[in-house]
Amino acid sequence: MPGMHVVYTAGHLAHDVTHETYLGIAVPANEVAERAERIRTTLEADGGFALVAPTEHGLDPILAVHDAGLVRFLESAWTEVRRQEIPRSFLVADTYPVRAMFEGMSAAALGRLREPKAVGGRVGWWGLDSSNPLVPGTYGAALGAVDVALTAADLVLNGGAAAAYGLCRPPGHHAARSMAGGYCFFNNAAIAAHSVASRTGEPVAILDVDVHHGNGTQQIFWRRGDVLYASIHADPAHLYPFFLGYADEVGEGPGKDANFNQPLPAGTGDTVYLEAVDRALDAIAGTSGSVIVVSLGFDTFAQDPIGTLAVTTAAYHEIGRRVAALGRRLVILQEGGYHRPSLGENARAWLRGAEGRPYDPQPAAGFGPTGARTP
Ligand code: SP5
Ligand code: ZN
Repeated sequence: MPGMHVVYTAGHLAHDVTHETYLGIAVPANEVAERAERIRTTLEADGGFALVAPTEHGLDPILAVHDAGLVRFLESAWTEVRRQEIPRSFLVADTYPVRAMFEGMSAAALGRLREPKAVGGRVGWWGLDSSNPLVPGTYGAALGAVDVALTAADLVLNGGAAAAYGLCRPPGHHAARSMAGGYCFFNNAAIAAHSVASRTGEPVAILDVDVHHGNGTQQIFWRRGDVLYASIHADPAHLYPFFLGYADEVGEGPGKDANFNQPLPAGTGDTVYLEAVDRALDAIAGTSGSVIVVSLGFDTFAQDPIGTLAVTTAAYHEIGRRVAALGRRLVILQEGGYHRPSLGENARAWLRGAEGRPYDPQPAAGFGPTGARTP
């Protein structure tokens, strides 16, 4: 019996990131190709998943969600870096249009702000943060990640699947309509959710369980009542993206009360985390759609190097089980998760839970089933 489809492309390898900047210094990157490779090989070894390649969907579904200027910037940035002979192997911004620069200016004056010409200015114009390295293969890989997400949506909408998993890399949920950031370039989940909403005519729910608030997804659907965004994340007062993700952000206009943030304190473990999952699922159960898009991050894991929560592998299986128990179709898309030894096992546990298969703990490389380091 064929199991859940795993949509994967080796195209992600072109986003060959080695370093990011941390407080102005180059440090080893967190969002690396090894992440997706570990997940893929562990799911292959399970034997119960069916790997499939994405199909090309072109730019239209991206332009339905993102500003054309962001697409143009990502497409052309590296050509400009080369033309200007900037002596760097990755591009990050050093100057940003932060809001205080424009304090007191009218809406009309703000409307006249423009994208600069030099790539060093453009990367700040279109970017949120300096920990988001852009390399020569980033644009192609980001297009591939969108195709992965849309192919997972196709399997659910046209292929009769109850659930499909898109192994997206780079991730997407920090990318807003006109902004890249947080290791994200195009918002894979938002593009998939918009596509599902357009094609079905139904409301869509997005459940975001990455440890970081999905500021991009929230921004894209802020004024939309037909897309519920429910996110569980570490309190932004203490963790990236810092400026959004608070509980009082509920959406506006037709989107009022279609945005549900649950910030959690550092150190939160399985019991309290699962209570937040139940509240998010209750909110989703109150909407009328038949599809949930899951932004799935494993940076909630206790050993994650940049996360601050303490969720375990066994809980991932239980979360997958509870999400599937709503009885809706699932488009499950990979976001973050940076503890490389555990990534494959955590994905395997979550997806087996969502399929109603039992959890059969396997020691992750170098780690026992509890996540404790083995000698
Ligand atoms: C998709 C996703 O999970 N994006 C996360 C973006 C996080 N960006 C900030 C990373 C800063 C890492 N700094 C390392 C400090 C270690 N003490
Ligand atoms: Zn994250």
